[in-house]
Amino acid sequence: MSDKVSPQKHQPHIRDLSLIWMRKIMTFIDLQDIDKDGVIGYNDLMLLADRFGKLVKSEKSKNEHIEIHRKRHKILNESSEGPMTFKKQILKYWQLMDDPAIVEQWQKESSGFFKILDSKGNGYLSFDDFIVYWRVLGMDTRFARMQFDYVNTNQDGLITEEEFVKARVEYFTNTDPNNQNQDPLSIEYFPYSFEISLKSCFKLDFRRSEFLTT
Ligand SMILES: [Ca+2]
Ligand SMILES: [Ca+2]
Repeated sequence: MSDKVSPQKHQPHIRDLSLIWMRKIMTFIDLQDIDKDGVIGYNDLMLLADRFGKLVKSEKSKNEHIEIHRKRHKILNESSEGPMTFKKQILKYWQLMDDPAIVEQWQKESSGFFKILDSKGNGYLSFDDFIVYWRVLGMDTRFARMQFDYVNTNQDGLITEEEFVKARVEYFTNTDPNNQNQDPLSIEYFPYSFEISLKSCFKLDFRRSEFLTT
């Protein structure tokens, strides 16, 4: 992350991207692409805003949450020419992580998610709070504990806002290729455990895998 002016980041090619990072982002896109047209679009984000909105108590927080998703849409589509595609969206995420303002926005939206999940409003997520996030996103909750334990870095049984925000932003920004050497079953390693947990959602079809070999 220290090399902010890597030319590869300015004109990236899919084959140059960190493989572990790409797997994370592909998983993420597939998960949030509710209508399964290959990209996270406006409709998907509004559907997600609606799902998360059901957890919100006040109308004000509900509107704030819709705004988070509108901003997400704006960021994903800014300065993009032609229709968005799965490949373009992956490249977009790759470029976005080099923009400190975007990373700050990811921190802000992660705080927004945290506040929605914090059912008691006490600044902590219990495991029961955390699993709601998984249910809303339709993930296989059998693996939620692995991720909870990873995010809960001080192992005190509760996730703070700081822990949650850090882990969520790390998911988008950690490109460390050494991570590929980690045991995929290791609960120490968040992206892999996340990916395993999403295996049922991660249906990489031929159309999508095609471009990865070129
Ligand atoms: Ca979609
Ligand atoms: Ca903790």
